[in-house]
Amino acid sequence: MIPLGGLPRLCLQKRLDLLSREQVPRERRFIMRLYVSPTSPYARLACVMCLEARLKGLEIVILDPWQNPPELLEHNPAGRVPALVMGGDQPRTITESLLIADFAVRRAGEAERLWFRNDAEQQLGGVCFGIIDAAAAIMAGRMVTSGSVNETAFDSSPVARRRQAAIGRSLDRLERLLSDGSKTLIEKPGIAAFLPVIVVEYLQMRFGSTFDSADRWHLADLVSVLRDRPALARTRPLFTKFVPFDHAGTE
Ligand SMILES: N[C@@H](CCC(=O)N[C@@H](CS)C(=O)NCC(=O)O)C(=O)O
Repeated sequence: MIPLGGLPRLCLQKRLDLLSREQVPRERRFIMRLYVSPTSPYARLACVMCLEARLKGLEIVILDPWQNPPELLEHNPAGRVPALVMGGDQPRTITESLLIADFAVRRAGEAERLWFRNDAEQQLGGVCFGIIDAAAAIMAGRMVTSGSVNETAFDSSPVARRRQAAIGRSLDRLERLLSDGSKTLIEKPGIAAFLPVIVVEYLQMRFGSTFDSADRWHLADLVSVLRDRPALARTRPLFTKFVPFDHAGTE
């Protein structure tokens, strides 16, 4: 490395300019940064809701929380995604997918269009979260047992079997709930419509066709109509690079 003192004056000024720009903490130079991972259904929900709400100045950072990236730990002591960080003099971080989703729709004045509209939609949302939590618990069990989410030895344990049964029953419940009202969800999609898509695509990514059923055609229909919506299509697992669309998700 060339010592600063050894540089000609002009060059030194340029170097100092560069240094002072580098010294401005990275956190001060962004408006909003959402930390996600390529596979997390929680992070995907937060991401989809921020994109649907078209949060201004949203930057999406894709990382692996299991690697303990210092940037993530600094903002979220839990070391998990999603985490939404607001830049500025006093950076603030919101964690937990539902809280981020709530923040996004309220900040954008889009709660009426995007948030749960009634008890039935909330019930549906709860069933979806139950499935996501059960699937995530199986992934955590695989990590503990084998050190990898792709090693399936844990899946034959009593705890995993219990979670698998819960997923199967919950998918059937989801189908029943959708048979009562999937038309409105498809016509006016908000969080209650996005969640089943996130659920189905996460299960397919992690468990292949294990939880597929030809009988759940309301669910299949909802997924096939909504899955190519930009906010869902651009965040489909494994998404390792985000491509902005119509000014959504641009820095
Ligand atoms: N309740 C949280 C769950 C978040 C969560 O479990 N994220 C996982 C990814 S699916 C994670 O970051 N795991 C890393 C770890 O647990 O260390 C939410 O709704 O956001």
